[in-house]
Amino acid sequence: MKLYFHTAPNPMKVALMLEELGLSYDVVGVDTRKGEQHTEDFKALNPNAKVPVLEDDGAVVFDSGAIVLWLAQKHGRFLPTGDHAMAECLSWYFFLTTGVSPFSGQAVHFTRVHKDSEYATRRYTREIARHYRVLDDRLATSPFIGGAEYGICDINAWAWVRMAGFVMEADGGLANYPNVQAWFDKVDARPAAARARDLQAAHTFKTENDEAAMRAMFPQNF
Ligand SMILES: N[C@@H](CCC(=O)N[C@@H](CS)C(=O)NCC(=O)O)C(=O)O
Repeated sequence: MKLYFHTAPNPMKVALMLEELGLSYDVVGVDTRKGEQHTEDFKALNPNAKVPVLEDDGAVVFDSGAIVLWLAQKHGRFLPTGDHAMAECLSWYFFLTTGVSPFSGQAVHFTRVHKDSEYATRRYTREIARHYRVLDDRLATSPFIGGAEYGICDINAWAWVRMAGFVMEADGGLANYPNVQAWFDKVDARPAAARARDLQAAHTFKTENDEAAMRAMFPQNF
Protein backbone atom coordinates (compact mmCIF):
# COMPACT_ATOMS: atom_id res chain seq x y z
CA MET A 1 0.00 0.00 0.00
CA LYS A 2 1.17 3.49 -0.83
CA LEU A 3 -0.11 6.65 0.88
CA TYR A 4 0.49 9.91 -0.98
CA PHE A 5 0.87 12.15 1.98
CA HIS A 6 1.32 15.63 3.35
CA THR A 7 1.14 16.66 7.01
CA ALA A 8 -2.07 18.67 6.35
CA PRO A 9 -5.35 17.59 8.02
CA ASN A 10 -6.99 15.63 5.18
CA PRO A 11 -4.05 13.22 4.72
CA MET A 12 -3.81 12.96 8.52
CA LYS A 13 -7.30 11.39 8.61
CA VAL A 14 -5.98 8.56 6.47
CA ALA A 15 -2.82 8.24 8.56
CA LEU A 16 -4.99 7.72 11.66
CA MET A 17 -7.16 5.14 9.87
CA LEU A 18 -4.16 3.16 8.63
CA GLU A 19 -2.63 3.24 12.10
CA GLU A 20 -5.91 2.12 13.68
CA LEU A 21 -5.98 -0.82 11.29
CA GLY A 22 -2.35 -1.66 12.02
CA LEU A 23 -1.56 -1.91 8.30
CA SER A 24 1.89 -1.40 6.87
CA TYR A 25 2.23 1.12 4.07
CA ASP A 26 4.79 3.19 2.22
CA VAL A 27 4.57 6.94 2.43
CA VAL A 28 5.16 9.13 -0.61
CA GLY A 29 5.48 12.80 0.32
CA VAL A 30 3.74 15.28 -1.98
CA ASP A 31 4.94 18.83 -1.33
CA THR A 32 1.88 20.79 -2.36
CA ARG A 33 3.49 24.24 -1.84
CA LYS A 34 6.08 23.13 -4.39
CA GLY A 35 3.37 22.05 -6.85
CA GLU A 36 4.12 18.31 -6.72
CA GLN A 37 0.37 17.56 -6.91
CA HIS A 38 0.30 18.86 -10.50
CA THR A 39 2.62 16.31 -12.12
CA GLU A 40 1.02 14.12 -14.80
CA ASP A 41 1.91 11.00 -12.80
CA PHE A 42 0.12 12.30 -9.72
CA LYS A 43 -2.91 13.52 -11.64
CA ALA A 44 -3.24 10.06 -13.19
CA LEU A 45 -3.96 8.92 -9.60
CA ASN A 46 -6.06 11.91 -8.56
CA PRO A 47 -7.32 14.14 -11.37
CA ASN A 48 -8.31 16.65 -8.66
CA ALA A 49 -4.58 17.13 -7.87
CA LYS A 50 -4.82 16.95 -4.08
CA VAL A 51 -3.58 14.70 -1.31
CA PRO A 52 -4.33 12.19 0.12
CA VAL A 53 -4.40 9.31 -2.36
CA LEU A 54 -4.12 5.64 -1.44
CA GLU A 55 -2.90 2.89 -3.76
CA ASP A 56 -4.18 -0.34 -2.29
CA ASP A 57 -3.69 -3.67 -3.97
CA GLY A 58 -4.31 -2.29 -7.48
CA ALA A 59 -7.10 0.04 -6.39
CA VAL A 60 -6.58 3.80 -6.35
CA VAL A 61 -8.69 5.85 -3.95
CA PHE A 62 -8.58 9.63 -3.62
CA ASP A 63 -10.34 12.05 -1.27
CA SER A 64 -9.82 11.50 2.44
CA GLY A 65 -13.46 10.72 3.17
CA ALA A 66 -13.56 8.08 0.45
CA ILE A 67 -10.30 6.50 1.59
CA VAL A 68 -11.36 6.15 5.23
CA LEU A 69 -14.70 4.64 4.16
CA TRP A 70 -13.00 2.34 1.64
CA LEU A 71 -10.65 0.98 4.28
CA ALA A 72 -13.44 0.59 6.83
CA GLN A 73 -15.55 -1.43 4.38
CA LYS A 74 -12.64 -3.48 3.10
CA HIS A 75 -11.51 -4.49 6.57
CA GLY A 76 -14.94 -4.56 8.19
CA ARG A 77 -13.81 -2.26 11.01
CA PHE A 78 -14.91 1.01 12.59
CA LEU A 79 -18.44 0.78 11.15
CA PRO A 80 -21.56 0.16 13.23
CA THR A 81 -23.80 -2.83 12.74
CA GLY A 82 -27.47 -2.49 11.89
CA ASP A 83 -29.27 -0.29 9.35
CA HIS A 84 -30.31 2.42 11.74
CA ALA A 85 -26.89 2.73 13.31
CA MET A 86 -25.35 2.89 9.82
CA ALA A 87 -27.79 5.63 8.74
CA GLU A 88 -26.82 7.65 11.80
CA CYS A 89 -23.11 7.07 11.28
CA LEU A 90 -23.16 7.98 7.58
CA SER A 91 -25.14 11.15 8.27
CA TRP A 92 -22.50 12.35 10.68
CA TYR A 93 -19.70 11.10 8.44
CA PHE A 94 -20.87 13.25 5.54
CA PHE A 95 -21.54 16.22 7.83
CA LEU A 96 -17.84 16.00 8.71
CA THR A 97 -16.63 15.31 5.18
CA THR A 98 -18.65 17.97 3.38
CA GLY A 99 -19.07 20.41 6.27
CA VAL A 100 -16.47 20.56 9.03
CA SER A 101 -13.51 19.69 6.76
CA PRO A 102 -13.99 22.10 3.85
CA PHE A 103 -15.38 24.90 6.02
CA SER A 104 -12.34 24.60 8.29
CA GLY A 105 -10.15 24.87 5.20
CA GLN A 106 -11.99 27.96 3.98
CA ALA A 107 -11.87 29.56 7.45
CA VAL A 108 -8.09 29.09 7.45
CA HIS A 109 -7.87 30.49 3.92
CA PHE A 110 -9.76 33.68 4.72
CA THR A 111 -8.19 34.29 8.14
CA ARG A 112 -4.59 33.41 7.20
CA VAL A 113 -4.02 33.56 3.45
CA HIS A 114 -6.43 36.02 1.87
CA LYS A 115 -7.33 38.38 4.71
CA ASP A 116 -8.79 41.30 2.80
CA SER A 117 -12.34 40.07 2.30
CA GLU A 118 -14.30 41.02 5.38
CA TYR A 119 -17.39 39.27 4.07
CA ALA A 120 -15.58 35.97 3.34
CA THR A 121 -13.82 36.04 6.73
CA ARG A 122 -17.12 36.56 8.54
CA ARG A 123 -18.93 33.98 6.41
CA TYR A 124 -16.42 31.19 7.05
CA THR A 125 -15.49 31.92 10.66
CA ARG A 126 -19.18 32.05 11.62
CA GLU A 127 -20.03 29.00 9.58
CA ILE A 128 -17.26 26.92 11.13
CA ALA A 129 -18.37 28.11 14.59
CA ARG A 130 -21.89 26.97 13.72
CA HIS A 131 -20.58 23.55 12.65
CA TYR A 132 -18.71 23.21 15.96
CA ARG A 133 -21.89 24.08 17.86
CA VAL A 134 -23.70 21.26 16.02
CA LEU A 135 -20.84 18.90 16.91
CA ASP A 136 -20.75 20.02 20.55
CA ASP A 137 -24.51 19.45 20.91
CA ARG A 138 -24.14 16.02 19.32
CA LEU A 139 -21.39 15.06 21.75
CA ALA A 140 -23.53 16.18 24.70
CA THR A 141 -25.72 13.13 24.07
CA SER A 142 -23.52 10.68 22.18
CA PRO A 143 -20.17 9.29 23.40
CA PHE A 144 -18.78 9.28 19.87
CA ILE A 145 -19.71 11.29 16.80
CA GLY A 146 -21.21 8.46 14.78
CA GLY A 147 -22.95 6.77 17.73
CA ALA A 148 -22.16 4.54 20.67
CA GLU A 149 -18.79 3.25 19.45
CA TYR A 150 -15.55 4.81 18.22
CA GLY A 151 -15.46 4.66 14.41
CA ILE A 152 -15.01 6.33 11.04
CA CYS A 153 -16.62 9.61 12.13
CA ASP A 154 -14.14 10.05 14.98
CA ILE A 155 -11.23 9.13 12.72
CA ASN A 156 -12.45 11.65 10.13
CA ALA A 157 -12.99 14.46 12.67
CA TRP A 158 -9.78 14.05 14.70
CA ALA A 159 -7.50 15.52 12.02
CA TRP A 160 -9.36 18.84 11.75
CA VAL A 161 -10.43 19.14 15.41
CA ARG A 162 -6.80 18.92 16.52
CA MET A 163 -6.31 22.10 14.42
CA ALA A 164 -9.25 23.94 16.03
CA GLY A 165 -6.95 26.28 17.98
CA PHE A 166 -5.48 27.38 14.65
CA VAL A 167 -8.71 27.37 12.63
CA MET A 168 -10.69 29.33 15.25
CA GLU A 169 -7.84 31.13 17.01
CA ALA A 170 -9.63 34.49 17.29
CA ASP A 171 -12.64 32.77 18.86
CA GLY A 172 -10.65 30.76 21.42
CA GLY A 173 -10.39 27.41 19.62
CA LEU A 174 -12.24 24.68 21.50
CA ALA A 175 -12.83 26.79 24.63
CA ASN A 176 -16.51 27.24 23.75
CA TYR A 177 -17.00 23.58 22.89
CA PRO A 178 -16.38 21.53 26.07
CA ASN A 179 -18.01 18.36 24.71
CA VAL A 180 -15.82 18.46 21.61
CA GLN A 181 -12.77 19.04 23.83
CA ALA A 182 -13.61 16.04 26.06
CA TRP A 183 -14.22 13.84 23.00
CA PHE A 184 -10.97 15.02 21.41
CA ASP A 185 -8.94 14.22 24.55
CA LYS A 186 -10.33 10.69 24.46
CA VAL A 187 -9.55 10.13 20.77
CA ASP A 188 -6.17 11.83 20.82
CA ALA A 189 -5.09 9.55 23.69
CA ARG A 190 -5.43 6.45 21.48
CA PRO A 191 -2.11 4.77 20.58
CA ALA A 192 -2.98 5.04 16.86
CA ALA A 193 -3.27 8.83 17.21
CA ALA A 194 0.20 8.94 18.73
CA ARG A 195 1.54 6.91 15.79
CA ALA A 196 -0.16 9.23 13.29
CA ARG A 197 1.41 12.22 15.06
CA ASP A 198 4.80 10.45 14.85
CA LEU A 199 4.32 10.01 11.11
CA GLN A 200 3.54 13.71 10.82
CA ALA A 201 6.62 14.66 12.83
CA ALA A 202 8.80 12.50 10.60
CA HIS A 203 7.89 14.47 7.46
CA THR A 204 8.84 18.02 6.62
CA PHE A 205 7.35 20.04 3.79
CA LYS A 206 7.67 23.59 2.58
CA THR A 207 5.81 25.99 4.89
CA GLU A 208 6.31 29.43 3.29
CA ASN A 209 3.24 30.85 1.63
CA ASP A 210 5.31 32.66 -0.98
CA GLU A 211 4.11 33.39 -4.50
CA ALA A 212 5.29 30.03 -5.84
CA ALA A 213 3.25 28.29 -3.12
CA MET A 214 0.19 30.42 -3.90
CA ARG A 215 0.52 29.56 -7.59
CA ALA A 216 0.90 25.86 -6.75
CA MET A 217 -2.09 25.66 -4.41
CA PHE A 218 -4.43 28.22 -5.95
CA PRO A 219 -3.53 28.24 -9.68
CA GLN A 220 -7.04 29.33 -10.61
CA ASN A 221 -6.44 32.67 -8.83
CA PHE A 222 -3.69 33.68 -11.26
N1 LIG B 1 -11.70 16.79 -0.38
C1 LIG B 1 -10.30 16.47 -0.39
C2 LIG B 1 -9.50 17.72 -0.14
C3 LIG B 1 -8.02 17.44 -0.22
C4 LIG B 1 -7.19 18.67 0.04
O1 LIG B 1 -7.68 19.81 0.02
N2 LIG B 1 -5.91 18.42 0.26
C5 LIG B 1 -4.99 19.50 0.48
C6 LIG B 1 -4.11 19.16 1.65
S1 LIG B 1 -5.11 19.03 3.14
C7 LIG B 1 -4.16 19.68 -0.78
O2 LIG B 1 -3.81 18.73 -1.44
N3 LIG B 1 -3.85 20.94 -1.09
C8 LIG B 1 -3.05 21.27 -2.23
C9 LIG B 1 -3.83 21.94 -3.32
O3 LIG B 1 -5.02 22.24 -3.12
O4 LIG B 1 -3.26 22.20 -4.38
C10 LIG B 1 -9.98 15.41 0.66
O5 LIG B 1 -10.63 15.40 1.70
O6 LIG B 1 -9.08 14.60 0.43
